[in-house]
Amino acid sequence: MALKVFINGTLFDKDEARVSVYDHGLLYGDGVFEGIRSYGGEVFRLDEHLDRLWDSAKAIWLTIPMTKADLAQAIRDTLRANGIQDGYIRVVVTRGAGTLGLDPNRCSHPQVIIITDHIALYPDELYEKGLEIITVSTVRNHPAALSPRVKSLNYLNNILAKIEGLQAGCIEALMLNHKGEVAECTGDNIFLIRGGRLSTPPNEAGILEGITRQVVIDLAREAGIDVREVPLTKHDVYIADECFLTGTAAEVVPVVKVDSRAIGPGAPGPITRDLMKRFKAVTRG
Ligand code: PXG
Repeated sequence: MALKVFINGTLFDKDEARVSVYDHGLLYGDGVFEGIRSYGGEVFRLDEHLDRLWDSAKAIWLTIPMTKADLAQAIRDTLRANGIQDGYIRVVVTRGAGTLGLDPNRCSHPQVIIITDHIALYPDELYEKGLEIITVSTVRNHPAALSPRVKSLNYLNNILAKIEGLQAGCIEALMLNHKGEVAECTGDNIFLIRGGRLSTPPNEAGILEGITRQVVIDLAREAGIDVREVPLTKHDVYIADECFLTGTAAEVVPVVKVDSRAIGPGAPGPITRDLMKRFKAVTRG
């Protein structure tokens, strides 16, 4: 049975699910999205994802033509229609079909799309041995231009960074902000541990306010770990005892090498392992 895709209230077979080539989501990257996971049929942190989607939409003057409650129900219905338990949910809201010109007022109505599918997991080995990443030259979007807090369909900044990383043989890449501070990776937030303390860049560093990031901050505090949201430099990364990334797709993944420098002893550290275990308990309890 073909996967069903939700578009504006109707479920279409995957191959029949279409939007117009005049959609400003395609023509200009004019729209917003969320990447969400479900575990055992339950949507993980759905309210937080819906709040962020609505905040992103508000920032770009896009009115989502549904209530949060209706979208939540539509997500659950789409998951159920596809019989997906552990999966990946992509919610996309585009500006809709318009004319060949930037003016969003000439677009008819936004397209609300829900894709539910199975998630391609990173290999287990990555979680055991840890990841190697590099700092790339692509600077994270200046917050005064397009705020990194908006999860927009315009992901070229991150894609360029991803390409730089891939060309260096790394599946994730670290981006600095316009001030040269550590911001985040292309689809993941970054955490450092030094002297038993956890630190991660604050919102003001120009990052997406990751939902996994917040889950991990809460888990660490519950575990009695001191957590600080502070500006960080590359130097802080190089001298860290431990480093890990968080994101909906990656969950919590250890980093053992940055710019060819081993982090700590070059193997996932004890606090990272403990937080990975706690995260697993929350998601797969
Ligand atoms: N930073 C950036 C730039 C992201 O895009 C994160 C951090 C982590 O945020 P969450 O809320 O997921 O903890 C992201 C998340 C995809 C996809 O399909 C992208 C993300 C998440 C899920 C899927 O490209 N980005």
